[in-house]
Amino acid sequence: MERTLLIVKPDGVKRKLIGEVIKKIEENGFGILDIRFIELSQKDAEILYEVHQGKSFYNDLLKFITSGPIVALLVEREDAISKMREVVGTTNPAIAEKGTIRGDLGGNIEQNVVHASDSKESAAREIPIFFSYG
Ligand code: FUP
Repeated sequence: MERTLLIVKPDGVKRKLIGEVIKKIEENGFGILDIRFIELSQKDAEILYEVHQGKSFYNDLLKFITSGPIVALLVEREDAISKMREVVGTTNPAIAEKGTIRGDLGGNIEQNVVHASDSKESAAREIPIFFSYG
């Protein structure tokens, strides 16, 4: 079994999509190991989006992810990281496939409902921001 991190971002929480997101991940065979409803600090937001430092959208991204409460979920499944990326859909909801979280729940390229770790390395950096498992 592999673990990954899924976040319902501030837009998803404001739009009351927490339940819809959890339904989709449960339907896709993920087990929920832990869940937290929190506001991300500036420092933790910088760790989460480390790879985007210096990009044109970086400052807006930090402002957005710290703009309100988020829900972080630690989940597990076979091939959890790649499978979760499929369930989430491509970054821009306007072109995300039907049936995916972003394709079905909408939003825009910045406010796209969820974040999911995109690799083993990302999961290893991102999970400890929210959960301490040895
Ligand atoms: P994803 O892994 O699908 O969330 O997408 P990326 O890692 O490419 O981007 C991370 C976040 O940066 C996206 F969720 C939204 C934001 N972003 C923008 O705001 N503008 C862009 O052009 C690309 C990404």
